[in-house]
Amino acid sequence: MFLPIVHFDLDAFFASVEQKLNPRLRGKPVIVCGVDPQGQNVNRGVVSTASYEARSYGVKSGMPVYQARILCPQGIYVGGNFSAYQAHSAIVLTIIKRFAPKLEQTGLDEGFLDFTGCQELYPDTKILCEKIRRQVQNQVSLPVSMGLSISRVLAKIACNLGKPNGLFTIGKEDIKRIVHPLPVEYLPGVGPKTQIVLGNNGIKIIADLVKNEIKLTNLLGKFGYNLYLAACGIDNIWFGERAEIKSIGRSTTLVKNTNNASHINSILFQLCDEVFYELLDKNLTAGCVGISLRYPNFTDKQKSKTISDFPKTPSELYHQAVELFNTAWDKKTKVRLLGVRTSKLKKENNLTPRVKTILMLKRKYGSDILRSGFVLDTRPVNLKQ
Ligand code: TTP
Ligand code: MG
Repeated sequence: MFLPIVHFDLDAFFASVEQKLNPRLRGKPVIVCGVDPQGQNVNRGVVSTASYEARSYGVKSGMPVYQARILCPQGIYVGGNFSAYQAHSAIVLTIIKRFAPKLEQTGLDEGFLDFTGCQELYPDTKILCEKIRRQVQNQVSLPVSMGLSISRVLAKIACNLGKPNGLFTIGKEDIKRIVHPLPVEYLPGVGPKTQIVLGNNGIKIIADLVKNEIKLTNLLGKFGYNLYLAACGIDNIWFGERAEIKSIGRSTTLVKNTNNASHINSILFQLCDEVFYELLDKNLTAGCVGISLRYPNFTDKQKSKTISDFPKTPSELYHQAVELFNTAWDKKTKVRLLGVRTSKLKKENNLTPRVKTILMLKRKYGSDILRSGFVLDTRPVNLKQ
């Protein structure tokens, strides 16, 4: 069967990596708390993801940890290890890239493959995807689900229908039978609020969306029209090629609020180091640097400035960030959160050999493989909730 568009998405990604790294966690309800998909710290109480064993108790991403503990008291609660997730993501992507002429990564653990025009080479994309899934399983020991179809929106729905650890196809002839009877929340873009609005207007399943183009547009404007397109299996604005990245940043909620300047500086350095190498990884430099801080009473301060020459090293970026930070911070109140952000991004190809080597090592072994001696071990990578 040749279906040109594939969506892949690793199952319970953070939890699967934890189970892979620690055999004692396999087959158990594992709940990862601590980091989000950008590596930012969410250590104050939210579930990042839950293994499928934990999901059977009703535990979900985004749920407060205290609620998860009520639903699943026997669960194993672990802190996030973002650099391990990044390293596993990079290996999986390398495997998948070998097969696909066109790959668009849409998240740390997911993306689209486009085999349009490759029918001669791959007459059966279903067989090919089974092979890719086996390779990921054999080489990285992580379960990945895939969906195949004729558009991105349908491939994504197919992937979700195949989860966990499955492969699901939706051909043109299957749309009425498989897609139309699904509840509206199976459609990407329909969250709990939209679901209520639609439900109040008698729209419960995808077939209802297909029948109600005008009603949807009147009800929800452009958003409604895009839902209508998605329900028809047509890629709407959300499924176009990815918009260009506008900014790259990192922020972290501190383990403990602090007004210790050298501690703050060390964290700022670490954030700058991560931002610097992410920019390089994407072949970008920035024309603007900014910092943010949050006080314990949740007041936020932000400062940014335009720069003509982008720093050549993480420490140059750090000096810019510290200068901005010192104009924003009152120098006595404790700080709860720190962030560094770069924007006005531009393409850059002039890397020094030293930086290229560091970048290569970070890509291969994860971003924590090399750290400046200036960075204290400040981020709670192994938080026990
Ligand atoms: P998802 O692919 O949405 O979720 P998942 O891989 O855990 O589970 P599945 O795909 O099988 O449904 O997100 C990938 C990772 O991103 C996830 O493992 C943890 C992180 N994440 C969060 O930190 N917070 C969130 O709210 C979500 C949805 C994901
Ligand atoms: Mg996933």
